[in-house]
Amino acid sequence: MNPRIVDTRLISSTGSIARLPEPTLPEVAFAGRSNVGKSSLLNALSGRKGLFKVSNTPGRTRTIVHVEARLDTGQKLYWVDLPGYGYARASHAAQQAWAEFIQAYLQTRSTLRLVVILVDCRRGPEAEEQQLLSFLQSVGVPTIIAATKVDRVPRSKQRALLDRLHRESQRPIVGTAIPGRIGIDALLATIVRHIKDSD
Ligand SMILES: Nc1nc2c(ncn2[C@@H]2O[C@H](COP(=O)(O)OP(=O)(O)OP(=O)(O)O)[C@@H](O)[C@H]2O)c(=O)[nH]1
Ligand SMILES: [Mg+2]
Repeated sequence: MNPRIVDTRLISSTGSIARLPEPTLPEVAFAGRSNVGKSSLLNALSGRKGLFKVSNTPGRTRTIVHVEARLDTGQKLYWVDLPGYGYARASHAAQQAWAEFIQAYLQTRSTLRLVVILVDCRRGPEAEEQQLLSFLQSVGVPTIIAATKVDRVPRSKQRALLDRLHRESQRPIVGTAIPGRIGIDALLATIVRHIKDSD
């Protein structure tokens, strides 16, 4: 049976490492450039439409958002929505500050078990994603890749695209789309399996 999220609760939204919630539950963080679909994917995984704010305006999520999610098995975890990077219209100083904030979180969070790196399937991993992958490898945090917005690619081309992304990133990869809920159950199952195995 596929795992299912049966309950969610917004815990905190903060721009300060000092104000993060106590590290009491296993955590899965979602990272990726602004507008790639992090908040949308978290809503789909949670089965709740407005839990995380989705916007057409890039750079919408500027804080680290923690949501407690409970699975049908009773297991609880934290979903963590990270601020998106690479927002072209933000100043260099603002981009630098965000990068430092996210890095401090990724490096110090003792309960962080997995980072899902989102990559727009049409763009593939670029310099920022490669940097993030090697940074997380150096601090010993496991990663998987969600290739988002596969609904924007003809079905006949999807398999080849995902294979290429896998070759380029050398990480497990799941293709996802909000319309049609493509890959959502598969991604949730992969995440839950990972958390169980790393217990
Ligand atoms: N076609 C399509 N559009 C999507 C998909 N997922 C998200 N979008 C759209 O992409 C835009 C950005 O989505 P968000 O979920 O807000 O992206 P985000 O990564 O959280 O963005 P920031 O908070 O700015 O970092 C919105 O207009 C979404 O409706 C998808 O699977 N397919
Ligand atoms: Mg967002």
